[in-house]
Amino acid sequence: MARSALLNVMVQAALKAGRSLSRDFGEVQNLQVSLKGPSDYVSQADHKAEEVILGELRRARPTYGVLAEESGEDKGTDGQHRWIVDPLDGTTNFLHGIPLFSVSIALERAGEIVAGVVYNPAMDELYSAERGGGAFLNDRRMRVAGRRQLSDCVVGTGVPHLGRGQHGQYLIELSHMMGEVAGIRRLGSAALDLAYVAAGRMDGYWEDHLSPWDLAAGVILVREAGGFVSDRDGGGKIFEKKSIVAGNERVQKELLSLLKRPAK
Ligand code: 2AM
Ligand code: CA
Ligand code: CA
Ligand code: CA
Repeated sequence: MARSALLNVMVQAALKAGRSLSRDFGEVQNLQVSLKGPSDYVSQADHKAEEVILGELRRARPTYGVLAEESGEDKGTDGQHRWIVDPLDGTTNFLHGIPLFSVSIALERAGEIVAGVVYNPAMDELYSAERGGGAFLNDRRMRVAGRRQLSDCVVGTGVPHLGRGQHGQYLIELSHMMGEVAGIRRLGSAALDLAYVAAGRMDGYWEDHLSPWDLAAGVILVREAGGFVSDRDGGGKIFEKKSIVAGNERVQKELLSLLKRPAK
């Protein structure tokens, strides 16, 4: 498999950040942790990994803009390119010793995602894709699963952080879904959820209230693995609407119709 120089920069940054995360995962009880908002934890491990990634990306392409979860937005001077970075997706899992967390790095060009890398250091699984080049898990080509009946499908989701008493709409969706599918999974890392759809491990995935850094890399993994991705209204405004529905062509459509909110 041939990787472009740019994708290689992203892969090297993800692997290096992954090594930093693996070291910290080994002594997670010693990490300083703070709370950014309700149930939104951030640790020294997140900050260190982000520093590693931005160091590598800026060294390779000093003019590109950056949008990163912990340090925010830097518009850069390039005007065309932007890195979108989540140094540790799944911080809650990480801090609990659950090995389901990832590094997520995407490249946007003129508003379109053109490359993405998701890396799970605990399992040494590297997912990568660039536009028109297919998607890979380590060195093997990935394809979305081909299941056609929802009743055969395993579907991922995420539980939104909305505060006490605010989950009514989500519970309705969840119960619609539970009646139709073979199983529901909640991994706790949106980037890995999308990577698992790309790898054909899960047949679909939906979640709301997410940020661009949770989604950007995973979106191109799914598309390049032959899958379909939209916002929850079926359009392409994933970042604006902060929502995602993913799967193969048929499953994605079925999930969308199940999730349709009644017209008000
Ligand atoms: P994080 O670990 O980078 O914060 C899990 O469903 C997804 O939600 C993860 O991608 C996780 O990203 C994100 N997440 C976790 N806690 C959150 C919170 N309090 N607010 C918004 N997103 C959150
Ligand atoms: Ca976070
Ligand atoms: Ca995240
Ligand atoms: Ca994060």
